[in-house]
Amino acid sequence: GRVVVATGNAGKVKEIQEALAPLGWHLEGIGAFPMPEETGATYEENAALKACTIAMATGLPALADDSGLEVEALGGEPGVYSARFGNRASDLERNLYLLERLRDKKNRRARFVSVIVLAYPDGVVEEYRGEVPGVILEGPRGGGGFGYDPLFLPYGETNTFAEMSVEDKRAISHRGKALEALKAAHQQGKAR
Ligand code: ITT
Repeated sequence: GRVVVATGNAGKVKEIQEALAPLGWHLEGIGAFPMPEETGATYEENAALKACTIAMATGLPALADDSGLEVEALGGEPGVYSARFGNRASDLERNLYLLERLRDKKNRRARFVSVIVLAYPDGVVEEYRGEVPGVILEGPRGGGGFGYDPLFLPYGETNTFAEMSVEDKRAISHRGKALEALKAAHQQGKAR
């Protein structure tokens, strides 16, 4: 059936559409519907806020992702504030700001977290979570992906997320894992 992908982030749309293609759903964009302000303190709250708002506005099931980068040496920052880290306006500026914040830090460990919520117009919600550990490099590598991808080397890999194809990123990423759980639940009939 029809499902609205409740995000303004084109990189997420691409990853979600590719991962869920096997379900055969008609995944639509939000069109002119405005995304709500993210007032939650957790990924779960923000993902539910986005999915429920768009499900209510459109009368269709809506799927949202709330995600972030948690850097150990920064006490878990930027976390749920990853999209506005340091009040920087673009991916490039946020990447430069992250490098600056980590300049004298030996511990480069970090992880990405994604929470996917599928909300139905009657108020039922499903929630899925995925995480991937890695390190923050000293400089960017690769031109693919979005956000912090050029700086993130997943644990045990030789390529950053920005050096991988969408498929290769999906196989190991936080969002790929959360979407895989959603896909499996629906393929096995464990969700509606
Ligand atoms: P929507 O709320 O409209 O979905 P957004 O970009 O504002 O889009 P979030 O509030 O969830 O999304 O912010 C997540 C931020 O975390 C995102 O903007 C990136 O900076 C970063 N991020 C999340 N997943 C990422 C990934 O797979 N690769 C690189 N950066 C990622």
